[in-house]
Amino acid sequence: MMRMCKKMILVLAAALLLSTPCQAAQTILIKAAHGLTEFSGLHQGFVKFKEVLEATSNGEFAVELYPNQQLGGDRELTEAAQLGNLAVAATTSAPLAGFEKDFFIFDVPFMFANRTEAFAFMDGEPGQFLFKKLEKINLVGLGFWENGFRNLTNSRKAVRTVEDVRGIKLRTMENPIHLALWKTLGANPAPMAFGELFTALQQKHMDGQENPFGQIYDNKFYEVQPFITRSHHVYTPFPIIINNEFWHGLSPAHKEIVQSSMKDATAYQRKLAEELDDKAAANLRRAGREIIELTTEQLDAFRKGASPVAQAIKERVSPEAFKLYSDYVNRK
Ligand code: TK8
Repeated sequence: MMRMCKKMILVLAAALLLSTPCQAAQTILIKAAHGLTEFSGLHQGFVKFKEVLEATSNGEFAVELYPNQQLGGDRELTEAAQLGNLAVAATTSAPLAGFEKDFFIFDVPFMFANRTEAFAFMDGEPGQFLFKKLEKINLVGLGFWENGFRNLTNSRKAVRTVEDVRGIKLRTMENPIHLALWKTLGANPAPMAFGELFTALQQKHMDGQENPFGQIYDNKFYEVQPFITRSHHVYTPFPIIINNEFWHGLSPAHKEIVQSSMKDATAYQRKLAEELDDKAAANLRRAGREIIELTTEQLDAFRKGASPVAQAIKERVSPEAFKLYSDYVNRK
C-alpha cells in the first residue's frame, strides 16, 4: 500500500513539473542608440549603464549600444523609440521639443549660469513635469544626462561682440527657438541635422555652428572652424528616453533594476561630461585654437540681445510649463 502511494506521488510530481513551462529566464535585450562618437561622455554614460545593468541583473538584461548616428540622427532615433523599433535613445532636448513643445524651456538663452542650476532644474519639479509630458508621445524619460554648455564657432572671424555675429551663416539644431535666437542676434541661421554638419562647414555651406567643446573636438569641427567663442548661450541636456510599451512590459523588479542602473549612470555621466568638457577645451588649445573668453560686458551684451527670445517663450509652451519656468527665473 505504502509503495503504491509513493508511486502515485512520484507520478503526480512528474506530471506537475512537465506541465509548468520551466523556461530558462529570457534575457531582456535593450538596444540603445545615440548620435555621438564612442569618445563622448554620452557614449561612456551608456557603457556605464550597460555594465551596471548587466551586472546587477545577473545577465537578465543585455544592452547593445549603437553610437555615431548608426541608427539615425536625433529625430530618427526619437521616432524609432516612439514606434518601438528601438528601446532607448538619447537626443538633445532641442530636437525633442519638436515632439513635445514644453522641452522648449531648455532653449531659453542664458537660462542656467552653471551646472548646479541646470541639474537642480532637471532633477526637480520641472524635469519630472517634462518627463510626464513624454508619456503622451509614447515615451518614458529615464534620466537627464549632460550634453553641455554650447559655444559658438565659425570660419569667418573672431566673435567677441553681438555685432561680430552679423551675417554669419550659422547651423542650428532643428528648433525654432535656436533659430530665433541667432536671427535676433543678427546671424543668418539655418537648421540642419547633426550628421550633415561637418561637411557643410568643410564646404563652407555654413560659416559656423554652436555645440559644447566635446562635440567641437570629437567631431573635428575645429579643423574647419578657426574661431571659437565660449558663449555658453544655452545649456542642453540629453534626455534619455525609452519606449513606453517596452518600459511597461517590464516587471516591477526589472523596472527597479533599470532605474537604479540609470541613476548610477546619470551621476557618472554628468561628472565625466564636465571633465571631458574641460579636456576638450585643453585639446582645442593644444590643436592651436584660441578659445575667445568674453568679458562680463560682452556677455551682458549677448544676454541683452537674446532677451526678446526669452520673453517670447510664453507663446511656445503650456501655461504649466511657463509657470515652472517663471518660478525658476524669479526664484530667490
Ligand atoms: C547629436 C546631437 C548633438 C547636438 C547638435 O546627435 O545637434 O548640435 O548638440 O549633440 O544631439
